[in-house]
Amino acid sequence: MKYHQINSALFVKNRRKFTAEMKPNSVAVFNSNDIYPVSADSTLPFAQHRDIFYLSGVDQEESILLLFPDAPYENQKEILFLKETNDHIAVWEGEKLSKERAFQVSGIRTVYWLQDFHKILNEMMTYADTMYINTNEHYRATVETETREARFVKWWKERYPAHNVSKSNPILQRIRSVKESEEIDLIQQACDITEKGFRRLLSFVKPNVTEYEIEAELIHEFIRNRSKGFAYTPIIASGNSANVLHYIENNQQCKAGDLILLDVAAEYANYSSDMTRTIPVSGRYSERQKAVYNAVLKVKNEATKMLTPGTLWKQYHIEVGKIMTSELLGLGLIDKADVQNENPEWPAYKKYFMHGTSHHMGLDTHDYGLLHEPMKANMVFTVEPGIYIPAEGFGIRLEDNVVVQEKGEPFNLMRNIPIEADEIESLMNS
Ligand SMILES: [Mn+2]
Repeated sequence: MKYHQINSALFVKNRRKFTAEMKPNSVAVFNSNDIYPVSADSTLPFAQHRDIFYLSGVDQEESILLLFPDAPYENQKEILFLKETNDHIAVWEGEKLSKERAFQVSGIRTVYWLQDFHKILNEMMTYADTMYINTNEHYRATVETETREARFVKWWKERYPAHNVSKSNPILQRIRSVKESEEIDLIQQACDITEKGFRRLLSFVKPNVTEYEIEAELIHEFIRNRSKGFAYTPIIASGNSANVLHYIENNQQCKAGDLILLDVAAEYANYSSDMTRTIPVSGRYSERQKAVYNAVLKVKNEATKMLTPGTLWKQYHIEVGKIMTSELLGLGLIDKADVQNENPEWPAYKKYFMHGTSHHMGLDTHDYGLLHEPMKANMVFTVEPGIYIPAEGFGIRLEDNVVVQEKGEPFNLMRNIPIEADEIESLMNS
């Protein structure tokens, strides 16, 4: 791992929050992700399942966490199962967690090697009445492969058909959406690394630079600051490519006079940041580009103020739509008749702003959070309005990450990343 070790107190707290929601006499199990094959013997880089990471800090393949708060013996209440390591294995496969290291990372004292899992699970199942299975119910998830977790759940239910089944996912969605201060610090670190990458770009971008050269500058800055890399596939979209919302080719040359939409951010310790900035290739926005830019910035700032405890995500989006509508009227992109005749299911503003304004952020870039429940303090959201105008050859999106506060306006984790058009121009020309 490139990141500094996280204090195990965070994972102790996270487990306590999870087990507090479990029914009496129940067992929950969480699995690592698989290492995914490419072909022959090559593999994708390992990416840990965020749930087992959240509950244990274990960032290693072939790991299992078992939680059984009502277990008859103290040393059975939380158990880690890890891939066996010893000095010989370390020579061949590199260092894996020893039992002692696993305790330091997770705060869990009972650690077994993976080969003991079935035997010990069987013992726990004879004591338990309910099994908590971990399914993926994220509102944006589409999963075509069978994850290690899903494979285990299938086996587990079949092997123990007499047990009650409960879902871990709603508990995780709820507790993961409200961040501990240690987590906010980690997201802040991810944002700070993103800031370094962005500032590096401001002096690098000029006419005829390519989108992939910009990508290379960013990854360089991210990795040298202990990030594993991009938190999500970067979007570096110059000119009209900005109007393709999920443009990830990043293979064009940036032309003088065009804008570049950069939806690029670093991860740190598996925590995401999620930033979008839109900068002028030539270092100056045209008058029209600046007018649209300032409209997007205004919507972002107004929307941010609405992220307060009690706000409902759906209602929030309706209110943002009203602000966007008034900005689009001001820019002459829509007129009063468009608004009067609009379809309430697809209001007029959607022609230029067709995606959501905010999503939860954390261990996943589109993080857990039950969207039908009111917002709470210490939830972390993106705020990312945009205006996309293919007819004028540019699209603008601006995105910051903010923490909902008990009182007052949200705290902006990207407060130090330049966003005012004037500041960006002066940094690009200094
Ligand atoms: Mn986003």
